[in-house]
Amino acid sequence: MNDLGRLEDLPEAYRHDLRAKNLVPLWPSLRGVLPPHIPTRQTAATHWAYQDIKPLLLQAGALTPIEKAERRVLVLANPGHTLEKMQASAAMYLGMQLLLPGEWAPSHRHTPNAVRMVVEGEGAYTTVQGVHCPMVRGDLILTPTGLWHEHGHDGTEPVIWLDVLDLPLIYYTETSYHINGDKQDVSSAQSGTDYAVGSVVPMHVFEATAADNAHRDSPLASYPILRYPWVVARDTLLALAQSAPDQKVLQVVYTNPQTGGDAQNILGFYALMVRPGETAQLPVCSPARVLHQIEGETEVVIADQTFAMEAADTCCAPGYTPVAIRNTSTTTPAFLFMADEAPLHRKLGVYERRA
Ligand code: 1HN
Repeated sequence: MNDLGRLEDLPEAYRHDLRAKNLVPLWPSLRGVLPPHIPTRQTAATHWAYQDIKPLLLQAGALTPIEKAERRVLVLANPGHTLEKMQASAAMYLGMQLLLPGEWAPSHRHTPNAVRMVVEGEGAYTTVQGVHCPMVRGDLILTPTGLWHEHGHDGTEPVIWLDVLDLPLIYYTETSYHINGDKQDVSSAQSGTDYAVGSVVPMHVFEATAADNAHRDSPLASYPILRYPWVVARDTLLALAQSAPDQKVLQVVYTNPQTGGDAQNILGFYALMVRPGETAQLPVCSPARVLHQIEGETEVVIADQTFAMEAADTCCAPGYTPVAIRNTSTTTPAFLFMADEAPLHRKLGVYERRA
């Protein structure tokens, strides 16, 4: 690599004149912003153990009433980006949210897209644009950009879930804001899971009656599934494991059945299964990835780092980096949830698979 001129090579008076006119010479920084062959990634391989998070989150429950927090969340911050930035990767935000019995997290909508992966507890629900979505362990609940959402809890034990948002990207593009709303009326017309078994879907999306046009005009029209029950993803993975005995990486993608494409615009969501004793080697791709252990135990190897993943643990891998998932049990399958930045990279035209 040929060396380019440094800032210090320039006379101080000239540098001063440039600064005074808001001008910057490119060549001292050119290699920094455009490194050879592989991007500089601030995203560091990072592991967050649920056994570390849970007691601190329950402590937050005692320290801060929901009215003072709106959303009671501990952010899983990647030290590579500095903790203050509250980023897991360039485009992904992660947080563990606690809702105690009887609490209510009031209705709002915002520009970032969010999903929740339910981690623990029963009796909580999210209302998304009038659709009641019960929260069950492993369920994926969408709150896409612009849709009203609020959380309630009729159960008796604390409920905890993982929030995944494209907040860092939306904030970076200076398009991040929210609007507070009133408590939503739950519409009985639809359930968040009407389309969740993709081989047969309700017809009204494709037919034009007055009622269907009303549906089409609603913000829900673009998002026919709001809750992806864990049992559907899990059963699909088990069936795939039967039908593809030689395949090591058993993976399903959460899709929008209307488009056949990704469930949301910016981030991709997947579930993976690794058979007992097997290792799944994920392809080396440009997007950063987040893995969350739903069932079983694994070792996740990210380049030269190894994380022991117990149930409800979460880790993050930078892009362009090999990731392997080893099921440490010889008897039970391991199931993981994965989020990545692939839809964003594809839209930007920078998506790459290298190995
Ligand atoms: C949000 O709206 C929720 O609705 C959770 O539960 C986490 C983090 C940043 C911005 C908005 C929620 C969030 C958030």
